Amino acid sequence: MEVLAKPTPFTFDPSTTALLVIDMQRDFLLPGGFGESLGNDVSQLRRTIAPLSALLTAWRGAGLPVIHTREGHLPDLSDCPPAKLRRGPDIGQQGQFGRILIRGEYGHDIIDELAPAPDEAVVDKPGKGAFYATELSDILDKLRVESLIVTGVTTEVCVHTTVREANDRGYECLVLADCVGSYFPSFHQAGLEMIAAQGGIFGWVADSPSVIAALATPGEIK
Ligand code: TIU
Repeated sequence: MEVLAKPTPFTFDPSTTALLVIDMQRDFLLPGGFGESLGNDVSQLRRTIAPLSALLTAWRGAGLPVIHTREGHLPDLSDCPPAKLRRGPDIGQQGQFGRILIRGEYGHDIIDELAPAPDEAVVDKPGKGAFYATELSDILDKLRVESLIVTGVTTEVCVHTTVREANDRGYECLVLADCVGSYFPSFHQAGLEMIAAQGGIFGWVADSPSVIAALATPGEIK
């Protein structure tokens, strides 16, 4: 299967490809939530919801695996490095949607529009990257995944860290520009350019309609 992408067309075998949906959590995306309370413009993230929802429908329709991630910590914060807490003192504090970035709280969970299906893995991660201190590598090994379609928030933080981790582990990553977002448009733009620069130093960049079109091409999925 081939998708028009930068810097070159991205080819992938659907039987060894997973869709990764990073940190589409209420704490980051809901108006009135943690992200907005830090002075951020959540609409920059919320524009990813509709394209991501359409992509999920097509991806699930093709019977392909979806893996969701959530950034957050245990209620006692024992998995939150003091250095992270020092620069993010709101973590664990009571917010409008429960304790901020704490597992089990309403705000920590994924937004209703993109709720995981019962058979889809949800990986809880204490850091920005989805591989650090998680079971993601094991899940991908069991599925025999070689390529990742990467979506979610934020482009230059958790998406970038995860793509860099995945790249170093040998995965081919396609990042979908309309399905990733940042509170800072200039960081989003630069983040995407960094991925595809230098011949695709960390991966490829495309748009979700190209992936949906490829999935809809008769005979492409065996
Ligand atoms: N998921 C993710 O990117 N976590 C962040 O903290 N991102 C920010 O941009 N702050």
